[in-house]
This record gives sequence, structure tokens and C-alpha cells, in this order.
Amino acid sequence: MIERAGVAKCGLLTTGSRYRALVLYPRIRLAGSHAPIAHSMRYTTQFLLSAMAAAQFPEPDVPEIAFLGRSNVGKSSLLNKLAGEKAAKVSSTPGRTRAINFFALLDPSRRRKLMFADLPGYGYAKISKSVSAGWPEFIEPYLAIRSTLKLCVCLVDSNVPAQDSDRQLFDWLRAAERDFAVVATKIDRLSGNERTRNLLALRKGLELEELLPVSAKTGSGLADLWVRIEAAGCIQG
Ligand SMILES: Nc1nc2c(ncn2[C@@H]2O[C@H](COP(=O)(O)OP(=O)(O)O)[C@@H](O)[C@H]2O)c(=O)[nH]1
Ligand SMILES: [Mg+2]
Repeated sequence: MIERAGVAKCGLLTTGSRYRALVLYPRIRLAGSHAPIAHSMRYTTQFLLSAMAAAQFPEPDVPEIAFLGRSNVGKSSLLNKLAGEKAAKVSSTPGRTRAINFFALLDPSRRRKLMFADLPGYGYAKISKSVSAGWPEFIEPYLAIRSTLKLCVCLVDSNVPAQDSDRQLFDWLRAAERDFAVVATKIDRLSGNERTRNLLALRKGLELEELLPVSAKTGSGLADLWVRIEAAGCIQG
């Protein structure tokens, strides 16, 4: 049995024009041994491409994580906080919002270890319509067929009540047997009581067993998200 024993720090190290995400996993204590084991990992982030069609997707060679959610929920901000500031500048380039933006995370020897995919937002389409309404036609195929996609990180805004479009996405992912983790974003905007109340309401409203509160602004919750990413089999030696 594994027991979580400490709080991790997440931060960014800047080296010249390159940015590195430094992640110290929560200390893990094996019950009985009381020996804390600290995991750490450094990545350099590299923007790969903006895909407007399935033919443009990068070669599926490493585990991939997709970031999904309604427009403005904080997808790019969360991805950037996990990956590094350089990704933010690229993904905020106008005209790329309807594309899937792919980022590679490289280890210190420049080997590609992980891929992030920033997907276009949904939610401005009429709620009664399918979650895929308004999505480019290649989004659904991406989720259905991308062989290296290990985890979908689905974002919901902790300040906004449960939405049908999010429920529909989760139903779709369950039906497609995709592993997904739901995170509640912008948690820094809520005080203690509001936070507890909103998270409970969202979990109930969205019928979720697990909901990870995060803030791309303060970095809160990102260590837990990395643990979840690792649990999904995305981190390989
Ligand atoms: N306070 C706060 N604002 C956030 C957070 N994450 C994103 N935002 C803001 O929410 C807006 C939308 O974020 P963005 O990442 O572009 O959302 P996207 O459309 O889902 O990619 C921006 O103004 C961000 O600064 C957060 O954790 N805390
Ligand atoms: Mg975005």
C-alpha cells in the first residue's frame, strides 16, 4: 500500500531561451518502511505543429496526453504551466485556435518522452447539441484512433456549474474506453468554503468519482495531476 506523505513543488527553470518544467512528485511513503521516495523529472518543451487535418498529426511515437474542455476553461494555461512558458507563446498565436497544437516534452538528452495535444475548445455551440458540434471533423477521429493517446485531461471551471457539454464528453470518452482525468481549474479564484461547495457540486453534477482541483496561476494541484499522469502510464523510464 502506498501512502502520500508530502507536498510537491512545481516550478519552472529557465535556461537561456529554453524553458524547463521541473516537477517534484509528491513524496511517496511505503507503508511500513516510512522511507520517503522523491521522484523528480526535467523536461524541455518543444512546439511541434498545429494540425488542421488528421494527415498532419505527428508520428505517434511516445505516450500522449490530450487537454480537453470548453473554450476559456484554461486548457492552454494548464498545459503551459505543466510544460513551460515557451509553449504558451506558440499556442496563443492567432489562427491556431481551431487546430490541435502538439508539443513534445524532451528529457535532458533531448529524447522525446511525452507529447501534449491542446485541443480546440467546445461549449459555445448550443448545449443541446452533441459535444462534437462545432468541433472540427478531425477531433473525434483523433480521440477515437490516436494510438498513443494515454490520458485525456478534461478541464471544467471550478467557478462554473456542471455543464451538459462536459457530461456528454465524459460519456463519449467512457464509451470509447479512453482513460480520462477531470480537473477543476482556476481554483485560486475561490475561498475555502466556496471551493469545497463548488467541488462537491461539480462532482455530484458530473457524476465523477475523482475531481482534481488545480490552478495554472498558483500551480496548486499540479503535483497531483503529474501523479495521475504517471498512473496512466505516460511516464516511461
Ligand atoms: N485565475 C486564474 N485564471 C486562469 C487560470 N487558468 C486560466 N486562466 C485564465 O482564463 C482565461 C482562459 O485561459 P486559456 O488557457 O486561454 O483557456 P482555453 O481557451 O481553454 O485554452 C485566460 O484569461 C487565463 O488567464 C487559473 O488557474 N487561474
Ligand atoms: Mg487555448
